[in-house]
Amino acid sequence: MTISSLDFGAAPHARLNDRADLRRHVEEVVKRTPVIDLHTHLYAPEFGALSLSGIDELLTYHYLVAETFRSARISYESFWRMSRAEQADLVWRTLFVENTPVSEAARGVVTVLDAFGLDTAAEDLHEAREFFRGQNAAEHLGRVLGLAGVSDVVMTNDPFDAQEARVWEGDGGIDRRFRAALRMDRLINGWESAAAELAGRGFGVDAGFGGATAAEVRRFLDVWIERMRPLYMAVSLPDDFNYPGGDARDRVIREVVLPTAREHSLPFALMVGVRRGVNPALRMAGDGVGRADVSAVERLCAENADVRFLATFLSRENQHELCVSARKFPNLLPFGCWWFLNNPSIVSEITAERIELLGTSFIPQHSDARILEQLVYKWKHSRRSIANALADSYERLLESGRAVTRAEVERDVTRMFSGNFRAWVGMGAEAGEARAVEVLAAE
Ligand code: RAT
Ligand code: ZN
Repeated sequence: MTISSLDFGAAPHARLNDRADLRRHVEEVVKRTPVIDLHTHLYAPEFGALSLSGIDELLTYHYLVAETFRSARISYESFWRMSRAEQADLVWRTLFVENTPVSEAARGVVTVLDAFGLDTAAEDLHEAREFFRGQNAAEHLGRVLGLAGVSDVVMTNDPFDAQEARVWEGDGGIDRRFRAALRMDRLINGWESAAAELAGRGFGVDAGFGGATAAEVRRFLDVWIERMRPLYMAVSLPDDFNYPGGDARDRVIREVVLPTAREHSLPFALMVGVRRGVNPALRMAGDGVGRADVSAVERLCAENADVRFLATFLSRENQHELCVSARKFPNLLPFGCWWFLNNPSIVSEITAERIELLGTSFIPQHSDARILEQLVYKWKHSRRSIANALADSYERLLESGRAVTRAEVERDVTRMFSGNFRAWVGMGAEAGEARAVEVLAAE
């Protein structure tokens, strides 16, 4: 069912004066409105082994691996020596059998199993493995997108990744529901090795920024922009990110990224506040969070009024400041409740704060999904918190003397779930909407 088939009765412009009606309607619209998931780590089917799905992948998600080490008596070495299936068995036994899966990431697996009618309290993974093994990949993908109500999935694409490159350089197309985002971490955060790599590939680049280095890196990016047709460029940044920074990162941003953003009219997404490798023994699960300085992003926005920035901060403590910054800079669009913030209590708080300070001029959430079926739980859980925050704000408006209409609710949710992003990246409505994604979430 698409949003346009929501039953507004005869009166889309009738005012919702009754609180219970109002909440019901908001919940319904939020459940059924297709969303553009602007930041994921999913891949289109054409990327083969990079495209992850199924119970073993779901259970070995790095969020759950970190949680498993808190309860299982196992050394890091022994865990990493296990096969993926053995790791999944251990995670299931530890977090779902011997403990109650009340954490957000654990509950997410329960939501997924339940959505597919599987036993959520099984002793082992037999049934779930059978189920996922038996799925036709193309049908399953369509079903997951439908259940999640996701019209378009934005991937994270690394131009230095050899596995990805083979697909981009091939002549087959890519599933149109999947769009690219050009990830800049290796250039911006690992300049020395990126420069060496580019030099090795024949680009006139040296780590000291001599000669035509900036122009050559831009030439490399131009090639990838042509190939991937990304919707935006993105980088994750540490908690001590500063701008101006007087370091290599500063030069790459100033001399390469910003001119590229201008030339190709590509927004630049900043994801700030990650402390990489706080516990390297946990591998991918070993990153942490730190409070960052939002004024660095303000300076970027002030100096580059003609560039559109997307921004998300990992620390809860930075959220209010980000809202205030966005009030000052129309070229700054806050998005998502990132990673450790993607928990109902925090999504509720951040969404309420953003509505109070920014109205509907922000993007409430992205999934960060790495495994296909995570879309189902991440969007189901987020939609619930977003609906509550929105309903609370309409209720307060009602107390002040204005009742919203059904059509206004639909307009607001569509703006937050896809319109703001479309406008920012210059994406026409042809993609998600015309495909009339089936939003089964509300069935
Ligand atoms: O949320 C995650 O899965 C993290 O590991 C990161 O990938 C983060 O979202 C990022 O994009 O750097
Ligand atoms: Zn991510």
